[in-house]
Amino acid sequence: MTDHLYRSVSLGSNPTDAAQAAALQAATKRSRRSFIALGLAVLASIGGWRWLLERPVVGGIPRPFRQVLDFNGRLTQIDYQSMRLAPEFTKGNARSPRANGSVGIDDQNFDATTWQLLVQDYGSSGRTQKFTLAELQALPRTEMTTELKCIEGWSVIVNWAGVRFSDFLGHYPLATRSRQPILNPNQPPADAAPYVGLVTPDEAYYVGLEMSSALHPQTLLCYEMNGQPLTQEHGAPLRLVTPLKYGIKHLKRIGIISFADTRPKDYWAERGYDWYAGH
Ligand SMILES: Nc1nc2c(c(=O)[nH]1)N[C@H]1C(S)=C(S)[C@@H](COP(=O)(O)O)O[C@H]1N2
Ligand SMILES: [Mo]
Repeated sequence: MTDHLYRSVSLGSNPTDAAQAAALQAATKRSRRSFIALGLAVLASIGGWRWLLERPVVGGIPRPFRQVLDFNGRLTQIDYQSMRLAPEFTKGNARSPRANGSVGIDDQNFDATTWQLLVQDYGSSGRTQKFTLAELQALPRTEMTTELKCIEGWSVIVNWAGVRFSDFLGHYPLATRSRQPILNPNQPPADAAPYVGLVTPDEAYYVGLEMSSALHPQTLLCYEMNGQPLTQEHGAPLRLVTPLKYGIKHLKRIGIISFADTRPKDYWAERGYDWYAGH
């Protein structure tokens, strides 16, 4: 019994010593290794900047940054598919945003009263259909109070009203090859266009959206801001509002909408910003 106890202790203590020695050795090796890693990291960061600066520039920024942006873009893209909603606020918290960005809306002769929305039908190769504001206002009206976030760093809560893009495409069969309406925005027909392009009447400002963002329940063809018809500087008579994306995508004064198989041209993406511009 004693013998057994002794043996079990001695058998137990030897491996413990060995284990401690091994652990110490491993720790030394590890710290040596992490020291080497640190040294390499320092060298890499010096060389890294030089390397980065020598990379090809894509869309106005070095390619590695571009790739991170595109990766982030794909992450927010996944959010859209799972139908994340932007937070909504009480109407009483709404304020008037500054008028920001006037590309494509500075034509003083523009007449909002004779304006018509032109939509190029995806199903009949570019056939254009026209809509008056009254026709759009006859569709179900959606009101929401959401945050407008500018990529420059400011944001403001605004009350918007208009027709959901998805209600528009549910009513008018414009975005599918087979010319059927998109009745379920969560599951558009297989032949629905993958992209939507919007441009101002003078075509000076333009944005592209993935169809899943266009069909998002908070994406509006908007005609009212804080209970009033849109003013010229805020995009009269019709603008886009899509609160999961930055302001750059909220095209003011929509002139033409078209559908496409590839990414439509996008004013700020051409200048180096993330194409999805989600947040
Ligand atoms: N036609 C047009 N739409 C535009 C812009 C622009 O320059 N031209 N700027 C965008 C940007 S960067 C922002 S932040 C919002 C600002 O909307 P607001 O002027 O109603 O505040 O409009 C967007 N829509
Ligand atoms: Mo912006």
